[in-house]
Amino acid sequence: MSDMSAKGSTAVGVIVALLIIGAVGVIGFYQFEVAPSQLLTITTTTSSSAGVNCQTSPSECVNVTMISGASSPYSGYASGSTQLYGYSPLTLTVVIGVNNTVVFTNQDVAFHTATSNTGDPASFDSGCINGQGATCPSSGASSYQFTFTVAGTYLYHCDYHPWMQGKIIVIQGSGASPTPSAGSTTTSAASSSASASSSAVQATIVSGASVPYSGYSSGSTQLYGYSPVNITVVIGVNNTVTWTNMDSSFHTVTSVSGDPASFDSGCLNGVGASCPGTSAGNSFTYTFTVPGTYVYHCSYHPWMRGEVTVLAA
Ligand SMILES: [Cu+2]
Repeated sequence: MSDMSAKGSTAVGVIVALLIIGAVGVIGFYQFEVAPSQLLTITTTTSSSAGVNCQTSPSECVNVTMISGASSPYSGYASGSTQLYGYSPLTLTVVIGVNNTVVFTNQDVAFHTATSNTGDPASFDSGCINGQGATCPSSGASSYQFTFTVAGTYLYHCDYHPWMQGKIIVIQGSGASPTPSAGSTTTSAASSSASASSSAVQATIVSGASVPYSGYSSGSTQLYGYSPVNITVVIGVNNTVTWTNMDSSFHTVTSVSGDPASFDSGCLNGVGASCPGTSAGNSFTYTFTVPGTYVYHCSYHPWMRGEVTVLAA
């Protein structure tokens, strides 16, 4: 009997040993045969959250740049100031499952980081990103991409320049998880219109937009004068956009012929400049309900162009 159990435990021991050897073999195969190509991908995209290839899937990615001159503080900066500065666009809204990968690229001569603040829903850190012609002291990347999978409002900053701060609002996609809708139609309609202004995607007419960009000629299709110049929204999720005129001149937000639907802000007052005729004020809000790609412009300044991509829910 004891002899039997001794043989039994020996057999169990052999089986366990074989299982361990097998497991080590599989892990080893994964590390040495599978992992290297994945590591290579991560290295070339300089991302800790690779997975989206923004070259082949550009619609899933949104670009943020560190702007030229960001290494100098804005006038009036004091330690602890919360003004957004140094990134473009300063505020970005992305939708999980739609366009939730953000690519940070440094357009400044100095090197910078994009680093989440304490208290953010999730943390990310680009590490040092090389400037134009300036290489980071230790290892530096040329860009950084992060895929946001946790909804919420993120503030981020540059580790080297405390006056640099940006904001990213991450919204749950419709198909992904609990989005209140259907069922209680009237209630959700009422609450969505009530929260429309606070949850609207924010865009601005940038300071200086009344001056054409260098190289502009009639018929040019470059986007310019609005920030962000590209906005992607999803019907039923974040399809209301508010534009605010931050320039000293007055401007409009006006759809072009051929757009899926038309809209026109009329004259929007500038900062310290009132429209010659009637004005709706300095901001304009529009809710997109027809999917498609919209180009819009300023009726006064033909070099001003923006684009909104509207996706069906
Ligand atoms: Cu204008």
